[in-house]
Amino acid sequence: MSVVGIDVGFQNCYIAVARSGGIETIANEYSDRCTPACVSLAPKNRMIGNAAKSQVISNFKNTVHGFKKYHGRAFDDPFIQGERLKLPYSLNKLADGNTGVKVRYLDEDKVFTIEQITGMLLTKLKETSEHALKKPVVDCVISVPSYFTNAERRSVFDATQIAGLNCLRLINDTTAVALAYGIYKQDLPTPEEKPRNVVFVDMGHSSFQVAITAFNKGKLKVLSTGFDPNLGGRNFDDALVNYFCEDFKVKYKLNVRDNPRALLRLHQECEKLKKLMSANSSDLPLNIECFMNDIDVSSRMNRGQFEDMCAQYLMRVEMPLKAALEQSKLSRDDIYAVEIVGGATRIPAIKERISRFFGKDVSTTLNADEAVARGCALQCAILSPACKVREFSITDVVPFPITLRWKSPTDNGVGECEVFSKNHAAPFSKVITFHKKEPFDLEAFYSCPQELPYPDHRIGCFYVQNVVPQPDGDSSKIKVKVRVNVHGIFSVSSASLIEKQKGEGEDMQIESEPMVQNEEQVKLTCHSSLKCDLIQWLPIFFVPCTPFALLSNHELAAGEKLDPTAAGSKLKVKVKSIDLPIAVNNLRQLDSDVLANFVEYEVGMIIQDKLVKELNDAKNAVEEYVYELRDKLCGVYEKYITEDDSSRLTLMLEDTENWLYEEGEDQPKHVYEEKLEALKRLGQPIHERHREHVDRPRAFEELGKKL
Ligand code: ATP
Ligand code: K
Ligand code: MG
Repeated sequence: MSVVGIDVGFQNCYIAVARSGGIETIANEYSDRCTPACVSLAPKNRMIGNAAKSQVISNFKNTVHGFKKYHGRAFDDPFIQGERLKLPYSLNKLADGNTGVKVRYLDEDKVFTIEQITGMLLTKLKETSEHALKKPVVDCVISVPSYFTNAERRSVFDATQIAGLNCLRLINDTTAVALAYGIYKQDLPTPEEKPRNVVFVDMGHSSFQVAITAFNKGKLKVLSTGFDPNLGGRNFDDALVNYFCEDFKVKYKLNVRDNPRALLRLHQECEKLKKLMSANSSDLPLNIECFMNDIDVSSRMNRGQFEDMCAQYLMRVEMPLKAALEQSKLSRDDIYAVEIVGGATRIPAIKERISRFFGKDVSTTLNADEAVARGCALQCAILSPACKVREFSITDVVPFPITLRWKSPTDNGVGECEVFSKNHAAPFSKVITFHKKEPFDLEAFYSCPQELPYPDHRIGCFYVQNVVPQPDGDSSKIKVKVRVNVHGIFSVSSASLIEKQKGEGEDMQIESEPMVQNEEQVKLTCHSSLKCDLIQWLPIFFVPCTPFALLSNHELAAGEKLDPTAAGSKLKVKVKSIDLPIAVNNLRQLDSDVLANFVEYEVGMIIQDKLVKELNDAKNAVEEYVYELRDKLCGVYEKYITEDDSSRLTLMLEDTENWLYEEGEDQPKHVYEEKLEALKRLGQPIHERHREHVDRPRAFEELGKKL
């Protein structure tokens, strides 16, 4: 079993793994611990990560980056339409209305879904982990922004499956950071003491997230979250790009926006300049040679100017902090520390604003780039039976309240109930009881569309099937389980029909007793706005103080009977429950056959990439041998070959080199292998003669020593 945590960032991805020494972040084949979230498609293969990033300018139409927020979004989504205007590559509307990415791949026009693109990135990250761990990697934990809605989470989850990963949990970025902070702390208050409240702030390339978390020994509880999903490092890059576009228009009469390559280059240079300004408050130069129309451009900027220019973004830092603090019901004095992570928190003005808001210095005890990945790996270690770690429980929150709606024969025809309030503990399950005579629909949606960073508040429709009246014509009692699972995904997970038994009477009430020892009982009262045939709330079991591995065991499987005797009750009640099928609609999750196709297609692309790599390796081997042999012929081999033979061989090597650039440019692998063999047949004997000569005196020396 693998223990791997992956931070899939908008710009940068990091991988942490558990090895015997503990959790460590690992480097890719470029010795880089950061893998760019970038995928480049080409006529013969695809490049992912660092190799793709180097194609951003040269192959801009087919190099996809900044795609994390396409997940779960329709092409017509205003956010997508806004992004589209700025992209060097094309987006397409898919048949189902979702966002697709249009590229040239294998010399064909091809549209990939966002799940496929993220799937490609995850394939690369999986391979990097496998290389580091020297074993197959399947189990992992992956981070998502805390404000991701159901549709976005489902879409990311589908992507993990395309890459052949078994994602044990989609964990919120800031929750992962909280875990990375808390699990090693030896001095946390005991469960009886007042918790230690820590604020975690993460500003990455695309978004700003805050979480206020309460720690006690062995556990963390997220109290509240806050976010600005569209405030991140890239806004600051954009501000610089805008400024220099104007500047160059005036100074050099250049229309940078008309030239995608120049614009991309300017972006890269502005990002570098932005980072320099974090460390340096003096005037800094921006020089780009041969920028456009053979013109070299140059300009200057300093931190003060930059901050003025970005005032509109800096202003937005406070809001999410304030929202999180208010919801946590804590005062500033209750805050023990403010820990910041994410690349963009290195901007001094951002740090200042955060510090000013909380009235204390910010702490940077965590690695700003790697904390999310490390938290993911720690969560994976906790979930994995292969790994022994300190017990640590995590209680997260439901970021947006969720309501269920159904048709009701009474109450104006609709019944409605908020099943999860804002900041409700998650993961969490609840059972709702309905009295019904026929199948019914449950429509789930986010209760407050105005606070949702997503244009559609519908979550999906769940159709509870096979509902029949009781033999006496009465309504049947239908128990429906709703939950927000470990991934933060809401669903109506199961339904069952409870058959009346003789002498049962009101005994179903027994289920309002705690059902599993050691679990928090949650009393649910009917909401005043609650209309209709929702007769009875049942408490549900949740294990706030044990790791999730336990939680999943304790959660009742669909259709499993609730046995009151297990709760220590004296009452024996005969209950017969019949599982009911649930049909789902509009969940915005890939259909299983579509997903299966994507999995297969990804495997095909992996094989294709491998073939191309082997082919390139075979070709490179010929080229390398040519250079090596030629060097040695006029060097160490000189004495072991006649002049005639040497010049004949040199000529042959020259021919081979020319061939590699001409008809040998594009040959099947075996042709290169045969070429290499042929050359080696000539080179090997010289090599042998040379080695013998070198070895012989050495052998004598050895012999001499022995004698
Ligand atoms: P997200 O969390 O939004 O998905 P991400 O995780 O990919 O994005 P990070 O890697 O945390 O983002 O941060 C990248 C951002 O941080 C970029 O905008 C980058 O320019 C910025 N950044 C990195 N170092 C510095 C620095 N020294 N000064 C200013 N900005 C920096
Ligand atoms: K990151
Ligand atoms: Mg991030």
